[in-house]
Parts: sequence; C-alpha cells; structure tokens
Amino acid sequence: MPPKLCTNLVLILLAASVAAARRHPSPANSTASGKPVYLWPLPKKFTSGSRTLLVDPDLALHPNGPGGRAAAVAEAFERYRSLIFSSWAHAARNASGGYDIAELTVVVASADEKMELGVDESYTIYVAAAGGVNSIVGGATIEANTIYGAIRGLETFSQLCVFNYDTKNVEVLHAPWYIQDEPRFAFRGLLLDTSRHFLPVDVIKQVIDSMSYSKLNVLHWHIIDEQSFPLEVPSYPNLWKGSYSKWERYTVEDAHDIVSYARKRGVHVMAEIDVPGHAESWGNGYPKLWPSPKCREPLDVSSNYTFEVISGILSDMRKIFPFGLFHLGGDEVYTGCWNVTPHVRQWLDEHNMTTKDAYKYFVLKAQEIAIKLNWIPVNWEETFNSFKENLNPLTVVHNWLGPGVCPKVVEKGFRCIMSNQGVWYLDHLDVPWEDFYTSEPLAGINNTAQQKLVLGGEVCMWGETADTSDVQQTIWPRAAAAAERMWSQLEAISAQDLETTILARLHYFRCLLNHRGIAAAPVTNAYGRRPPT
Ligand code: CP6
Repeated sequence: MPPKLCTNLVLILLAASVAAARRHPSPANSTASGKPVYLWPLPKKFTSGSRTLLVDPDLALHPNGPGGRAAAVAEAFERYRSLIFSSWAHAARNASGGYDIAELTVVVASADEKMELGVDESYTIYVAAAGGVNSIVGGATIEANTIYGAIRGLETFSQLCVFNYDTKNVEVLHAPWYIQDEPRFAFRGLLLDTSRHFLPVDVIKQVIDSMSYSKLNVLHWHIIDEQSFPLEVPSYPNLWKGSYSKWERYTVEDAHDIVSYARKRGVHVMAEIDVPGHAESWGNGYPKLWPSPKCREPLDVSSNYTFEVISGILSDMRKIFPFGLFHLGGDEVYTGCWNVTPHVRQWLDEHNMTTKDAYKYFVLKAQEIAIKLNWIPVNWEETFNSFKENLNPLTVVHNWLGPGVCPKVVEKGFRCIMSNQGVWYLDHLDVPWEDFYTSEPLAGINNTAQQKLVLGGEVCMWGETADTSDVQQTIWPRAAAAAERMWSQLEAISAQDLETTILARLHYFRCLLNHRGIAAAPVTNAYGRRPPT
C-alpha cells in the first residue's frame, strides 16, 4: 500500500474516531466502551472502537518504505509473530468468515539504522477490518520514521493481540485502533550489575527482551566493581583474573553478542567502569593499581600506570560499545587510605593537592580519556556535588543519592539522569510499585529549557543480593511502573487512578511478561507493599 493512501485513510478514521469520542467522552486510558486499555506503557494518543477482529495465524509481513525492507524489521516481525502465537500454537486456522488481519504492513520512512540517544522511536498504528467503510485497507499498518520506531510499534501491536480461549482465535479487541506514540524521555534505563553476582549471557539477553516489552531502551551494564572483574580486556589480559572463576567471565565475543542482541531490540548498551572507588578487583591481575596491599581502593591516583590501564580498557571497550554515552562511575570515593599511603601522600604534597583535589584530578583525567574516544562521559552525582565548577560541560550527571539533585544539575547547564536512592532501586525490596510509578524525573524543574536537560531516568538492579535465580522477579513488575513514567505523557498517567486502573493494567502487563516466559513477580505480593497505616 502506498504510504500516502494509508495516511489519507488514517485521517478519515481519525476524524470518525474523534467524532465518536465526542459522543462518548472517555478518559485517556480507556477504550470507547470504558474498558482500561491494556497496553503498557500507555501510548501518547489513541482512539479505539467496538469491533473484534480475527488475526490470521499465518500473519504475513508486508514491508514498505526504504527502511521497511531492513533485515532488522523482518527479524523483529518474526519475533513478535511468535510472541503473538507461540503460546497458542493450536490457534484456530479455520475462521469461517476468513481473517480480518492477514497482513501487517510496516512502513519505515528511512533506511538509516543509526541508533544514537534520541533516535526517533515514534510510530503510528492503524488497525481496521476489511470491508465496510475502510474496505481498501483491511488489516494492520505500522508507520515509523526509523526501524526503531517500527520495533516499538510491533511491541504495541503484539499487545493488542489477545488469545480468545473460547474460540481459540487471536483477536484484536476494541477495533478500529488508531495509535500515535512516542516517548517522553530519550533515556529509559535499567542498571544491571554483573560484578557482585555474575549473570550468564543468556540471562542478560532475557533481561534485554523484557526491557523491550516495556519499551525501556538503555541497558546500563555495570560490568565491573570491587568484587569481580568479569570482562576480557585484550590490552590487559590479566584483568579478568579478578573474576570470581574461569566460568564467570565475559569474552569480547560475549560482549559483542550482547550489544548486537540489544540493538536488534532497540536497546542501547551503556557500559560502566566505576573509578576510582569501586575498582578493587582490577588489582588481582595488576597489583600495581592498588596504592598498597593494605590500601586497595581507590585506585592509585599518583601513578601514570593507572591511567595507562584505564586508557587501554577504554580503547578496547570502544570497539565493543558503539553507544555515545559511557559511565565512569566516580561515586563513593573514600580517599582516607590515599592519605596514609606514603608514596601517594608524598605525591599529594608535591602537587599541593588535598585528597579532594586528587579525587577531582582522577575523575577529570578519566573523563578526558573517554572524551578523546568520542564518548560523552556519565558520572555519579558525587562528582557534581564535589566539583561542579570543573566538571567537563559534556558530563551527564547520574543522580542516585536522593531527590532534588537533577534540578541543581540542570540549573548549572549539565544533563541529568534520575535514579533516586530508595525509590528507583530494585534491590530495595520494600519499595512498592506505586513509589516507582510516581517518581517524576522532572520534579522541581519548571523551566522548559532546563527540563530538556533531563535525559530521563534509570531503575537500578544492584547485584549484591540478587543473581540469576531471582533477578527477573526482582526487576519486574516494578521496573515496568518506572517504564510507563518515562515513556507515557504526564497528563495521561496523572489522570489515571493508581489503585484501580493502573493497578489493573499493571497486573495485566505482569501477566503478559509471565506468558512470555519472564518470571515477573506478582504486582501485589508480600514485599513491595507498605503495611496499612
Ligand atoms: N555500587 C556502586 C553500589 C551502589 C553505588 N555504586 C549503591 C550504594 C548504595 C545503595 C545502592 C547502591 N552498590 N558501584 C552507588 C551508586 Cl542504597
């Protein structure tokens, strides 16, 4: 179908739906018949109807537009087709009146597959029955500017398709649908910590799958920390001697594999090396990185060798991680033992530096290395809190200590990512989903120019107390609550009632995750609920 024809029909349908909506005003989160919309996260704009359409189990892809024929689109279509039908391989194949949706047209305007932060993820979906007013267009169409928008649209389309246990057909309810969608924030992250507990590649891939189901788009891979160094670094091959065991390691090929798997799902991988404070494991392979056997952390600020190693690690990692942002950590730097280690103490004196100066020197030097490699440096908020005057203007500041930091960060002209401690920390099992849902990255920022500096937010799955056995149920469903906060329009999510509509929708999404094999916990379980007051 030519895109123009499709656009015209969309306009006709839109006009009809707008007229219908005027007759039956319904809240932004409901169908025309007043049912909650079981799409997660909630799209920006949509209209629905009251027809039930049958989806053909042999649903075919009809690619269109220069980007529509990309291998990535065909692959994503096949993934979603099996998500729509795989649980119900026995789906009926004998609909007496034929199927309403036998073909999914995916129109992608651009063949450019570059995936940078802020890449266009918008899409439009149009689902109508063949016959009747829309006789030319029957079926479903997704239109997007990029393949990443198409991938988001495929996710939404898959959520429109539900199995009917009576007829054994896959159906789209409340059709016709017109959906127009795009995210509120460009950066919608999840931190995964593979240093405290090793997570096998297949587990990370499953987390990436589940991220794409809720339209999260940045995997912040906190690969290395003081406890273990699981990544292979060709320039310094002894570094992964700091891994827990020979089997708890990522080869360079594993890391490439994760990045390309994520990319196919529209997920960026932002890697982190957390220096100088969270890096003790580096010294297992290269003990000279420790100020002394008694002072193993922070890394030795006084030695050029430390920065040579950082430079080697970052150069090797640059070949693996194409994303424009790189996290350099910089949190929780306890400099006490620099002061009492004689050669470091002497170096501080020679350079007329306090330990605080040395912390700044370290962070800025690491930033320079990253910037030379054409990375935008991200640092935890302590760097901003201690020396905002000297921080490179490119720096993205990552909040974690508490609320109210991003307002200060953007006021100074820096970009910010929000992860309020005690709220968007998934390892804090006592934080209920409602708190995840109601945390607002723009809280306290009224100036629109400053609001634009908030790239988004990130939920954090710190690994001290979770591993392969429970990582998915610790992440989900609470990460989904934050995902809707970051994707959907503020007006739409504020207009819904938390304990009725949103709760029902979240229950439904959690169930969808379970159907797709993701071990998401019950929404209202023993933990994550406050006792009644
Ligand atoms: N590891 C690293 C951590 C934490 C941070 N950095 C952390 C500290 C306190 C809490 C949660 C996480 N485990 N490298 C701070 C960003 Cl409550």
